Amino acid sequence: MAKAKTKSNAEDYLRMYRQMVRIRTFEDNANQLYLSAKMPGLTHMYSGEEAVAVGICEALTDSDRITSTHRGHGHCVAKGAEFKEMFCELLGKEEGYCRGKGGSMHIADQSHGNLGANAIVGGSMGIATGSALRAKLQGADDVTVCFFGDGATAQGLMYEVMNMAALWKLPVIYACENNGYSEYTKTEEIAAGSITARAEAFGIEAHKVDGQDVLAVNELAQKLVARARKGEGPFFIELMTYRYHGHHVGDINRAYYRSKDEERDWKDNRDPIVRFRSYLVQEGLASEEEIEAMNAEIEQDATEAVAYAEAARYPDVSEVDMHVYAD
Ligand SMILES: Cc1ncc(C[n+]2csc(CCOP(=O)(O)OP(=O)(O)O)c2C)c(N)n1
Ligand SMILES: [Mg+2]
Repeated sequence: MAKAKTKSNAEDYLRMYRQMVRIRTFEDNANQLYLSAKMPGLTHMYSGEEAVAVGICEALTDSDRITSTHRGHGHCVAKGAEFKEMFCELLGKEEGYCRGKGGSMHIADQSHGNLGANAIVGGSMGIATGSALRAKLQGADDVTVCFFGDGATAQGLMYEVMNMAALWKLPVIYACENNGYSEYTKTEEIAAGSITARAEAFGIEAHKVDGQDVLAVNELAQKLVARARKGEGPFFIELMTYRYHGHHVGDINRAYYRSKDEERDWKDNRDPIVRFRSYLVQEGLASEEEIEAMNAEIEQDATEAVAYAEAARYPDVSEVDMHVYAD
């Protein structure tokens, strides 16, 4: 496990662990809501990729912004969102972050700088780059992180925005979550050459990092965020990771595109939470009992938030066109 040089106190580490467990717990409960037909539509699970969202978002402040993807719950939690409002959003309830209109795939949390998930693959790249352009024009010092998947590197928009961001030195970090798959196709079958070389072609400094190692991700993110704040951006990071579930919750039978052995190998040997937990215990930053207590508390929070969301009100029908058009 990489050692972070700039964030070395136990409190920060425990918060990172906690945030990763919160994401995993949120996802387990969301999956259960889908399986019991309580949640409308379907959803894409982030389990397995927690160290990416947490390692990066822990390097950001509330005034920094992110854009997210169709697999967006992890980014939302990592950027500071609460369980209650998130479950309400998934269930279409009035108290959801978008008053129930966004659902899983369009959840946004402006209060913590999450500009939103996006069902259009690569669709958030223009939004993130626009957000960074706004910061530069207004002389603000916030940084925008654009999360997207390896599959989104096939979108033409990525090359348009990287060109602009490089020319105008925008404070944006393109964070490519390479989980090895785009729906049911292996990345290596659809992406020629190197992913980081795509950014380097525009003169953008690019890094590749183990996305299962939260400290390695956080250490790199802290350095790049600080430099982007000083006007040294943009930057590009390719984070090597893996999704444990299918492409979406309904993708149960995956044998035709990936093996059970492969899934087991990632879960048994590279799980970001298990790895970080052992590190915390080994370094004497937390005991097994403290970690178990934290896990139980998070589980309890999630159970209560789900019950709250199930009992919460739907928005009134008169709200149907509210927030659709700007005033
Ligand atoms: C513009 C567009 N094309 C196709 C789709 C269908 N689609 C949804 S998710 C997805 C795969 C995205 O893969 P990746 O970017 O690697 O993200 P991951 O699902 O692996 O997190 C595709 C092709 C879409 N939503 N939008
Ligand atoms: Mg992918």
